[in-house]
Amino acid sequence: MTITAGTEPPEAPEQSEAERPEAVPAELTGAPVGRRLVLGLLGLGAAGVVTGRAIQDWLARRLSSLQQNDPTGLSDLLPLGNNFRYYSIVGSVPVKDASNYELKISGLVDNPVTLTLPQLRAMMQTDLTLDFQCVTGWRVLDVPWRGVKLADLLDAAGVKTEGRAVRFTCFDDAYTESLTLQQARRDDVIVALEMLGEPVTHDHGGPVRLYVGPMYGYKSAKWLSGIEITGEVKRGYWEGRGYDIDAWVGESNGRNDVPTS
Ligand SMILES: Nc1nc2c(c(=O)[nH]1)N[C@H]1C(S)=C(S)[C@@H](COP(=O)(O)O)O[C@H]1N2
Ligand SMILES: [Mo]
Repeated sequence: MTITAGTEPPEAPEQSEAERPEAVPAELTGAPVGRRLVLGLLGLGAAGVVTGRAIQDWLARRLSSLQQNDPTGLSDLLPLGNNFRYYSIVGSVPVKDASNYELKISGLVDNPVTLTLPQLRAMMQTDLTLDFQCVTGWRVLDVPWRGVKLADLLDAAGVKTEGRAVRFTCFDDAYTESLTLQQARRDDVIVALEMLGEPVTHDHGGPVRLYVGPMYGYKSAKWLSGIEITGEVKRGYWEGRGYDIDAWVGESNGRNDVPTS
């Protein structure tokens, strides 16, 4: 793996020979954090072999310290080969597919519902070709997106009159996002089943991620598992850490990017 981002790999953990764990946990050696990168992060080189609890604890500490320097995290180190960068606030995310994926719609709705991937695929699909812009400055132009309009899902569940906002949760069990109901009903906000002309890959948040066309990338929650209608906007993960709740490209977070739509 070539590291193309401008970030220096972090230095090795400060650990004595005796404390140094013995092998890399299996989930850390698979995608997206490749074995060589993990070893590189550990400063051990390809010959080094390490694993165990201590490594996980160290990586967790390392990730949170990286996130303080660069709010969107470690993943700046990991190009995905299509100009997107891989972002995750956790080290590993379960892999889900048509056999076990579920999207739960709950909260202030008349008909709480849990949808499977085949059910989502059977709904009317909307195609968009729009840019993806991360608030840290990178942008991918003219990305093809395909999926179910969030508005259609909200209508299917029947939002109660006291519903004002939508809260999104993810099966990484960590990330959250939010939109006002009005934002959520826009035509360029979809629950995406495809991006870049193929089913959303695991690294991009598959099998199902949110895509919020007019807003910075942090709104586009990956590994989407829950859509909850709430009475007020609740801050998402990064919004609790300083990002604007309204993430309009070019009009928020002090940036002057050209809006994409
Ligand atoms: N669950 C989850 N969704 C997430 C993130 C994350 O860390 N976890 N990062 C966000 C940010 S800041 C960006 S820019 C995009 C990155 O999408 P990509 O990893 O497909 O490039 O995902 C967004 N959605
Ligand atoms: Mo981002």
